[in-house]
Amino acid sequence: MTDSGSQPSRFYLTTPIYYVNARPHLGHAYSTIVCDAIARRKRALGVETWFLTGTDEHGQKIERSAKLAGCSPQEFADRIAGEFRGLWDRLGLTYDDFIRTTEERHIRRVQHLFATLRDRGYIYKGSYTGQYCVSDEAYVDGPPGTICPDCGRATETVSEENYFFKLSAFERKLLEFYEANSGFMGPESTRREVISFVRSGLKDLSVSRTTFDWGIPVPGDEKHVVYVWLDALANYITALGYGSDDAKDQERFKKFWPADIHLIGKEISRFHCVYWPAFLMAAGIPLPRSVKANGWLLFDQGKMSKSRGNIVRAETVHEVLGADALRYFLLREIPFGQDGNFSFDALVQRYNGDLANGYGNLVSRVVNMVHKYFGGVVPEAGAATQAEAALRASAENALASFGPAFDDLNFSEALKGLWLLVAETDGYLTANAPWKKPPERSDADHAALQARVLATAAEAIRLITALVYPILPDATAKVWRQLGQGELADAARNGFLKDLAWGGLKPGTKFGEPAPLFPRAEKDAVERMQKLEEENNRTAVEAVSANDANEAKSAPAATPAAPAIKYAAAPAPAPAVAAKPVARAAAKAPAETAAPQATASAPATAPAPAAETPATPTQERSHITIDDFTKVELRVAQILVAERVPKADKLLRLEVDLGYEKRQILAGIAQYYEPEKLIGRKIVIVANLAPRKMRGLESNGMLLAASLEGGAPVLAGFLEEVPLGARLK
Ligand code: ME8
Repeated sequence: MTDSGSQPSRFYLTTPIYYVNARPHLGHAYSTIVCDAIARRKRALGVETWFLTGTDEHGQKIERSAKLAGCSPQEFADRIAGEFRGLWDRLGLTYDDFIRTTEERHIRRVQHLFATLRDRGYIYKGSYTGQYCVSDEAYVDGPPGTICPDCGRATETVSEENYFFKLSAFERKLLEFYEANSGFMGPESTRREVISFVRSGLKDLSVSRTTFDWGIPVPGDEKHVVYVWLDALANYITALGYGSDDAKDQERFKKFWPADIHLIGKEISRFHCVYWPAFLMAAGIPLPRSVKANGWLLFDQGKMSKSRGNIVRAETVHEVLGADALRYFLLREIPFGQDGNFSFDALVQRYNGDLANGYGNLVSRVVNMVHKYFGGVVPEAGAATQAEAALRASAENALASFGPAFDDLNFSEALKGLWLLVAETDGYLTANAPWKKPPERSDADHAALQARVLATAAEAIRLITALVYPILPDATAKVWRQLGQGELADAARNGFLKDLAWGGLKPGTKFGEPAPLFPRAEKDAVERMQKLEEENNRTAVEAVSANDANEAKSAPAATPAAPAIKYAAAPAPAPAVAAKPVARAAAKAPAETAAPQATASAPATAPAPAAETPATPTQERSHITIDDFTKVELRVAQILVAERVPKADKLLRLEVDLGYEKRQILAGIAQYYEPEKLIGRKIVIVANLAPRKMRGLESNGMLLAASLEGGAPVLAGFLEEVPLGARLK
């Protein structure tokens, strides 16, 4: 009985290429770690494997992020791409190639693909007026003001000359393809969504942009840049060598294309299961064998993402518990394809339960006893009793079921099954207690029992170690040495999993020195990780503040459409209502109540009856100069998303659109405003406040409201139509 099943002779798998608008977090690490585990297993089965990852560096979103950071898009992309690659290296991920879409090789080959699509009659020139979501880099159907159905942000109206791809011509072909290839998309929920999207009708797709230039020039018409999703999806073939004249590139492309798995997050299935196959069909290139979507890693009850401000970095877990702990947790805890919660507590619990007390402890017991009783040399097991036969049968069972479950991406099930064998081996040891000699047992019988039990348990450990190698590469390499098997990396390179079977641990094998694998995590592990995240968030906030300074510098360029509102000839009299900023807590206020001490006048707020709210007597106020006032950047913003913050009765999380950018603000108005009723409402915010964290979320600004004694705050607003981003002066 071996583990290998039927395997292809070569295998190509890819991660999404990640946007360089923000640093990597655990969500990105999750998809990349899954691919790394698959790639390691395939190689260890003797399959020639190519594992591609990389970064997606063009498009309007990156251009804007760079502008905000005060540097060129290329400098910005270089920095963040370096962070992704550096992190993957620190985590020991074994990608074969890391493609950046700003590389010359990619640019030339995308141009080749575009020209091919045009030459084959699938691209024509037209013009597009409609909605565009910059965050998703996606066209959205609907009138101006439509909210992006995927991310919930406001779309922008674009009107420009474009090249169009005849996507509509592929509706039927795609449906036929899905029908004939039932394993193409997974999980089932993704498959259903994609099919229903295609059935609802496909419109031609704009595949170039003309209103900005951070992209790949369309060959022969360079005022256009290639739509960033066509550019990005093409990485899966350009990295292999599609469109290259070089013989080696061509050979690699021929060898590895079509891809066996495009592993992606579920939110980008439409791009991978509809647009990408259609582009390939149009270009006459074979289609990938499968697209598999992982679910979302959730943290603080929401999808872990930079824009929500609820991220955890892989570096933190790596530093405290090691990369293997993170890999094991992600693959064991979250059934692949489903959303799963991440928490430090659950991570430490799994680590202690399964790794420190489970596998780690088992290895240490057996290796130490082989050293103690047999001088570190594997004894002859002798004749097996029923107990050994039972353990062997379980091990062979695990060997037969682990591979198919893993290859179906059921990592959690595969590990669960294997850990039953860990527990059984542990139980077998305890039941036979080779460390305890009952008085009635002769020395010779006891030595025979010790030999039998330790050799059998060590063999079970060898199989467990080999199987779990793709998930715990660092720990298993240590165990392999302790079992006297040499370097696991060499064994993996030589396809050792292919011939894995019971009975490989030969008597006479000299064990290596015992060494700790997973030291038990103490209570402070959770605190240490939380602290590392807090420290990182603080530095990030400082970095954002620095960005704000840059933003101020580049404001004229970034906000061309943000006219200032001027008062009529004479300044309006001081309004009777003191508008009080309610979003950002002043230093002393508890974070949740977010009731700042400072007040600011709100000239644009409709005055409330004077009787209700007496104005502060002028003589009690200290005056500020006009220069002081102009330091406060008050701007018009529109609420796009409003939702309650879990476990914070008073806080609402808002995403607001300033016209030139979107941001998150926390406001202490949850007791007075229903979140749903706020969506679409125009408000006034203090746009240049330093960012601040509340309940783990970052607030980037403060909204203005009239503060009524003993009553509900009233949000500042306008009677006339005002453009987003307009400055109040
Ligand atoms: O979408 N849970 O890039 P991106 C699970 N550039 N996976 C997550 C995650 C989470 N909370 N957050 C991110 C793009 N991911 C495009 C892709 S491909 C041709 C272009 C993972 O930086 C997941 O794989 O937004 C998701 O699809 C990907 O990161 C999105 O990365």
